[in-house]
Amino acid sequence: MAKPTPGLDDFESLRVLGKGSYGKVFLVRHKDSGSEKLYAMKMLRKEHVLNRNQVEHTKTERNVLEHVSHPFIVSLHYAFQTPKKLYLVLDYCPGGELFFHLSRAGRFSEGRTRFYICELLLALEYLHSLNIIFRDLKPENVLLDAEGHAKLTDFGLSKEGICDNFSARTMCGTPEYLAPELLDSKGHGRAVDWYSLGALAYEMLTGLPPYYTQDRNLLFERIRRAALSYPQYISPVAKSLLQSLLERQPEKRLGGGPHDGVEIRSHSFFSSVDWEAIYQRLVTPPFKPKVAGAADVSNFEKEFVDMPVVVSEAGAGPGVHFDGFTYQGEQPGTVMGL
Ligand code: ISQ
Repeated sequence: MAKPTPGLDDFESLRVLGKGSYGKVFLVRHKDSGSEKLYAMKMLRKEHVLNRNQVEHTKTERNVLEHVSHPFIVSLHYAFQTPKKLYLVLDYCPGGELFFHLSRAGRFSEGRTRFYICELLLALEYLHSLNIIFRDLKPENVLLDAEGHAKLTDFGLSKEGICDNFSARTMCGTPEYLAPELLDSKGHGRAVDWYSLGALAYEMLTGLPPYYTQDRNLLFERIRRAALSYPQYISPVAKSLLQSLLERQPEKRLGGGPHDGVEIRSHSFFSSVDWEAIYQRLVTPPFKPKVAGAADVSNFEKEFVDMPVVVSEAGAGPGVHFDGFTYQGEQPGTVMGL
């Protein structure tokens, strides 16, 4: 029996979770799933995608999302389009952005940092095993599910826009987490993700990303050349991990060898870790987000959740069709192989 094509009418939009020039993210309810399932629906403006010459890139990202299935990566459930918009219907992570919790807490303990880094390391290793380099790891791209486990999101469909060219002049967003070899548009490999993981770990432990300054040019200069300072409270083993992940030469970086993430897993910072238990989600998260009910949005920025919920087709738009974008994920009772 042919599956009906998913469409905007199948979803009731409840709240706004995020907004950028790309479009918006809504909390939605799937109308006729008996289970009242909630999802995050990402709406992308076709005009925005076309203006940035990101049509192929967007389709690739949508394909990546269709094929990945991992405990610490947000899953795609549906994708569809209207004349002016593209829609991706993803897992809803009611815990919000890790960034939201980090800014509240100031910094995280080494134990809490280790927990998130372990889950993200497994997610990145999995992507690398599929020949996918994530390239855009930053606290805004890490969400927490209801229990407090990490979920990676935004495969290039990020707030700052979609940027294939990471050179210093053309990149979008801030370069805090970008490996030095990306800044210089040299060839790069999967070790860029291990640098970003190190930058993220540094920010979790100290409250600020490495080399932090508001001056963009100075930041570039520091990422390329400056000595990095480590606060006194960082333990020697954590400092050793950060230093080896933030190594400038990708071939010398921890994880930069042929065994990828396996090399990182054997660092003594992780000596107490049962990696199989992490993968199976058997390790209790160190922090459980406060989630009052299924549709609670209190872990998202007030500036977004207070916005009126309008899913509009108004305004200028190209009205072109993106071939191959529509997707309906696994249905109950359907067995799907890779
Ligand atoms: C899932 N849950 C909450 C917010 C989100 C934002 C972007 C992508 C997925 C999301």
